[in-house]
Amino acid sequence: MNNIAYLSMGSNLGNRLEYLHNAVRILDQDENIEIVRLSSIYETEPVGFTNQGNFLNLVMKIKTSYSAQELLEKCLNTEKVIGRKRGIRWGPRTIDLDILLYNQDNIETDSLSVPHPRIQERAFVIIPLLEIEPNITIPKMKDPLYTILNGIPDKEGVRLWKRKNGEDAFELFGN
Ligand code: GSY
Repeated sequence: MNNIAYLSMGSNLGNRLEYLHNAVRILDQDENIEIVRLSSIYETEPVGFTNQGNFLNLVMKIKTSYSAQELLEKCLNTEKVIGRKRGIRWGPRTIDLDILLYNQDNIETDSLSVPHPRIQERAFVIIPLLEIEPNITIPKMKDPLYTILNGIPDKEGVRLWKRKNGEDAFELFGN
């Protein structure tokens, strides 16, 4: 598995923890994906469409033999299996899976933009990403991620919900 990717996950409907857990489990069971690291879980105030419930968010680092396009399809399929219903564009969702980075690649296709184009606006992505990869660099981004984070007003809305202490990806979810 030669490729390193970072994924972001969020849920703000129903049993949010269970949706995150199910998504992590589905990815973990895929022979083309190895979960390397998982962030803590953060409770985050909604960004964009603000009249909706708080999210639980986390970020994960994976190794994968999938191409970026195949990984996108895996993410979309995982959302579908978990039962995501697509309603209003920025509205509530059982699960959302985004590819943040795929190696240091810049990818622009009809279905995929990598690095994710809204990383810089989203403290709910940057904070867990820096937790698991403090020295991460984002292609084409001039400023360090810490500097970008300092300029984001919504960072106060990102609070640690369940701390990750060990290496076991599933410790966050219990048995
Ligand atoms: O694109 C992710 C879905 N999403 C989120 C999210 O995951 N967390 C927070 N805090 N706000 C969000 N707005 C959208 S859309």
